[in-house]
Amino acid sequence: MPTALITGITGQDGSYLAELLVKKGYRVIGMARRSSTLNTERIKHLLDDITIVQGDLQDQGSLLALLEEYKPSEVYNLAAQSFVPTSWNQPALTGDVTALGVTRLLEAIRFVDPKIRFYQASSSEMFGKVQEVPQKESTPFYPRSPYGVAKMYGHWITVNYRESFNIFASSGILFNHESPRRGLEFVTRKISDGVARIKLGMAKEIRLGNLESQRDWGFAGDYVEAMWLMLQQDHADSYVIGMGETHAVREFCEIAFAHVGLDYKEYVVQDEKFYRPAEVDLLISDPSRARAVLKWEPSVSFRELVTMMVDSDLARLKKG
Ligand code: NDP
Ligand code: GDR
Repeated sequence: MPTALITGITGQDGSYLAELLVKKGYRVIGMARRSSTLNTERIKHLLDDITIVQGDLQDQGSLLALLEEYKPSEVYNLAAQSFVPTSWNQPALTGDVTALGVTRLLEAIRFVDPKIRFYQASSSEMFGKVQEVPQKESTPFYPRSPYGVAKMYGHWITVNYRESFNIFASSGILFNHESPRRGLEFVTRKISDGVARIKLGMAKEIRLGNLESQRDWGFAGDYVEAMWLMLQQDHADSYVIGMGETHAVREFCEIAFAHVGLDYKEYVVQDEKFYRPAEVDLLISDPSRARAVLKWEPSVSFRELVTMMVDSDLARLKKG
């Protein structure tokens, strides 16, 4: 039975990846940081099948100890300060966790067992002010937030440990991926939750920022499959993962509201508060390399994703 360590197990992707690896017969060790309240909402259905251990990307010793104790053959680094607006308010923390945290984990691998296969959760935010359309593995980066800058460091240190120490270190440059388990502050979930609340008479409006920015949105459940596939190859590498299409925030609103028979124009209010100091206007992937080499194919379309999220929030709020 192979053992995998997942950092960021309590996050959206951690929960889907844990499900996938348990189904594949792995012993899954999930690293969670200490908190004063339970934070296992997304993985409560998995708690009998996985082991949760305490550790923190800011603490080198905790990472070394976990690798020594559990001897994983694969490590998936999904932990990060992942919310872009917070990265302007807490840039140093974002750098320490999202950038230097990657080095700490790679150092732990180098000292404990350099044969461990490593996955780094890199991001399309690295493309930022895009230098090429669509974006592929060779597209130059131009990050537009402290988060994007930190992810760029994480990406290059992963490539560097691959080249310096021959560690099997792969970087998945993933475009936005969403689900009913997405955090409520991200725009897709903010909209699906808001639509459900308005439909049920619990809210009157949704306040949003820039409606014109365009993203390449896919389903998180599909994207964790790509992470696993990257670690099953003969060689470590970097891959762009996305749907190869782009949609504006406005279009997400339009479909989500129309799904419950409403017109978004009557409920969406634009609020300066949600604009960013520097915006990423347009992201669209060229995932042809991942499709050819990894044989990765997404199963959920953009429209299916939007309606899945709205239906899920409606069901949750009706129950609650
Ligand atoms: P989430 O924000 O849902 O999850 C982030 C996870 O990181 C949480 O489990 C969080 O723990 C944990 N974490 C934060 N700080 C630390 C720390 N110091 N030590 C240990 N754990 C920590 O993110 P997603 O699941 O959406 O994303 C997973 C990864 O993929 C992230 O690295 C993100 O930046 C990256 N990414 C995401 C994309 C997306 O569209 N979702 C696209 C491209 C990249 P806690 O629950 O305690 O806060
Ligand atoms: P992003 O996701 O920044 O792309 O990062 P987010 O959903 O936060 O924003 C997407 C776009 O929507 C616009 N927007 C708003 N965003 C939020 N959060 N709230 C609003 O009210 C709002 N109104 C408009 C934003 O300006 C932006 O253009 C996500 C994260 O998961 C990162 O960790 C990951 O690396 C990238 O996706 C790929």
